[in-house]
Amino acid sequence: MEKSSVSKPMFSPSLMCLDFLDIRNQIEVLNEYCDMYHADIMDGHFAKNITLSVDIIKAIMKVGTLPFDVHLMVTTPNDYIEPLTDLGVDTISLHAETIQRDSYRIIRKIKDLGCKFGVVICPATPLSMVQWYLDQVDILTIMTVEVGYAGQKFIPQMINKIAEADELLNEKDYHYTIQVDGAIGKETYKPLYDAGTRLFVMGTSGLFKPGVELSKACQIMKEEFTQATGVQL
Ligand code: S6P
Ligand code: MG
Repeated sequence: MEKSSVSKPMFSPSLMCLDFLDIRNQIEVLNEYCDMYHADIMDGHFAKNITLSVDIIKAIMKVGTLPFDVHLMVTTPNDYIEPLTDLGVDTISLHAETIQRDSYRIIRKIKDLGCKFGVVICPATPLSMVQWYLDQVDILTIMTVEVGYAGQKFIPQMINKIAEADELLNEKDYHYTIQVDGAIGKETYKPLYDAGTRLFVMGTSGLFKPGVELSKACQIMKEEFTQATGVQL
């Protein structure tokens, strides 16, 4: 991946926001308009909700043609690594808060199994928590809401954290792409883009709207992004 100064913005729809009665049709639409899939797995402990699972991702992968980034919100991410690499997902993104005691071992395992490594940090977690392995991160995700639910309010303090991550990216020999997750839409595109975000997880705030046909919603998402940031897509 490239430094934020040269790389293009990309969109990653959050699959927990799909209409579950119509998954196949929606994936076929998203294949055309988006860049990656964001698949949330929760265990009801680390995040107090249950959403997608390895089996559901396996089923969606039969129709999804984009790379899959799996966001693990679970207390024991190690248990999910082999089932997910067996599926052939592109990136495993797990929480820094869950790998404090064995970060290097887990990163090595993910990479040895042929997958990219993503790390996610909760809003109250400082960037310094991941500093000793930032050189190995492919996607750095900054949560802009608390984990667990769609439809929450954006936490504006996160803009400074993103800017800090972007500064480090430009100063050091790092290669990660900065991703944001939570309440992304026309109100937040510009400050997020200007701070260095290049991968946008799209949920109920900017993409999945009841009553709006998904292909239309994808077009609106891109138009609103261009209007807000001036970047042509
Ligand atoms: C939250 C999860 C997210 C949500 C996304 C929904 O735990 O990790 O990926 O799906 O934030 O988007 P929105 O726009 O409804 O906040
Ligand atoms: Mg997520």
